[in-house]
Amino acid sequence: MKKLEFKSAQFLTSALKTDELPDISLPEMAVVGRSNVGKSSLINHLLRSKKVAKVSSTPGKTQRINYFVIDETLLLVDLPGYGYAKTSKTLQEEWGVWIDKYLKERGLKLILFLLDSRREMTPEDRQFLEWAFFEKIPLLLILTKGDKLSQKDKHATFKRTEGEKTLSGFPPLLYSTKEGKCREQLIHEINKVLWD
Ligand SMILES: Nc1nc2c(ncn2[C@@H]2O[C@H](COP(=O)(O)OP(=O)(O)O)[C@@H](O)[C@H]2O)c(=O)[nH]1
Ligand SMILES: [Mg+2]
Repeated sequence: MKKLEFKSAQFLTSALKTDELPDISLPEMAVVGRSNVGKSSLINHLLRSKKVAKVSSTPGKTQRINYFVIDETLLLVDLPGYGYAKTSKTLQEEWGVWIDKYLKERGLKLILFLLDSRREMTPEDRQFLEWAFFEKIPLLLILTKGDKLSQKDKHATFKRTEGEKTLSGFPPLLYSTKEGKCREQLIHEINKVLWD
């Protein structure tokens, strides 16, 4: 299989419902996590671009599923974040149903699951992790905004999450969009899980 380098990204579509999802037979990888955790920033960092995914200073804005084709090889999906306090309860429940349907229908090859390295996991985070494990979807656990942690806190964050079951064979990755090293590591891990 072709090795992914995250050299090119084509925006494909922005879907609001599951029947609007693209009908393309490429392996699919979703980026999942709370609103504001850094999903769009991570996608841009992987692609060395500030423009591909929209980074928002207002959490909870992306309500659509955005699809990109990476290196003509992989479908990358930027999912709307969950657990944003200012969206109504009903909206959150609707989101759950929507995403559940999406995740079950699409046969994902990999999930990039993002947690804010400074925060504890929420019940929704935990629920999602368990769901992915139950569905046997490999997942890479990414601890975002690592540049905001002291060395001591980095260690504590890693310890707190290293025992999580993810089926990918990789420990949590402390990520920062301000550093290049973690980008190379993540691309390496993505290739390993997808093609090996
Ligand atoms: N310091 C720092 N800030 C980050 C990092 N990643 C994302 N952010 C900031 O976190 C906020 C939310 O990012 P965004 O990518 O829009 O999150 P999303 O809602 O999960 O897509 C923005 O203000 C980003 O600039 C990081 O690695 N370090
Ligand atoms: Mg986003």
